[in-house]
Amino acid sequence: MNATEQGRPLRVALSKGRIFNETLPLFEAAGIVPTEDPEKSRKLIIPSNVPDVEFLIVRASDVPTYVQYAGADIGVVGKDVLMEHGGEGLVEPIDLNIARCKLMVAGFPDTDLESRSRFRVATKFTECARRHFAAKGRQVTIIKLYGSMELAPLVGLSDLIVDVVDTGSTLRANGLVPLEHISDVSSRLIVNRASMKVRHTRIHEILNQLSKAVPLT
Ligand code: PRT
Ligand code: MG
Repeated sequence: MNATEQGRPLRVALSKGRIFNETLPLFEAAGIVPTEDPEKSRKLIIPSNVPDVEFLIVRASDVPTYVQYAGADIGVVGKDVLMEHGGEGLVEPIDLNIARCKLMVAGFPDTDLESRSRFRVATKFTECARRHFAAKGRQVTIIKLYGSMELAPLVGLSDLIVDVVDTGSTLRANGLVPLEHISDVSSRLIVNRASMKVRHTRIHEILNQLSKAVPLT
């Protein structure tokens, strides 16, 4: 580490749940292990076994914001969340190939996307949805939700949803089907653009080690 890189530990923003579980083995391969389990601890800053790295536990959708404004130097975030947030102030050096899923348009099986002039679409991915339907030349009204999008068509709140789909069992359990593919999704390592320069040596060391541990498809 050179003189400009000394000071506080590098901060890595992670969300609990599937991203945390799948990210742990990658950081472990880089020799970095959290000292507490965030599912059990109430701490939001969790030290690691090495003094120059610590973990911040944040909401999945807040990871890009923390990294953009340098609350964290590094983050791990789904491409879905990243596409919705935009990449300002960030670099995205590694596709970690974990927490894979697909961003899809879904609805009832009898939906005829060509037959109607306007659809109501419920989603938390309002920007992605707006771009997708604009590219298709379809008129839509976007209704912002924060979760359980699958419920919206069942109660007539919307005709369609835009959500991430993994196995498809949540759609099936609610009588819905995928209708259009928007994007393949996996988790990405993101780095604050300024940190990437100022803390270059240590960040590159971590990036190299993480890259070697990325699972093959
Ligand atoms: O908590 P917050 O609302 O901020 O975020 P979050 O709930 O999206 O976080 P989390 O931990 O659930 O997801 C983090 C990231 O994991 C997402 O941003 C995606 O990149 C990725 N990922 C991978 C998924 C899924 N697979 C997935 N299946 N995120 C969510 N799901 C949901 C899906 O929306 C569906 O409702 O899980 C449900 C079950 O999916 P099926 O198709 O397997 O039934
Ligand atoms: Mg959640």
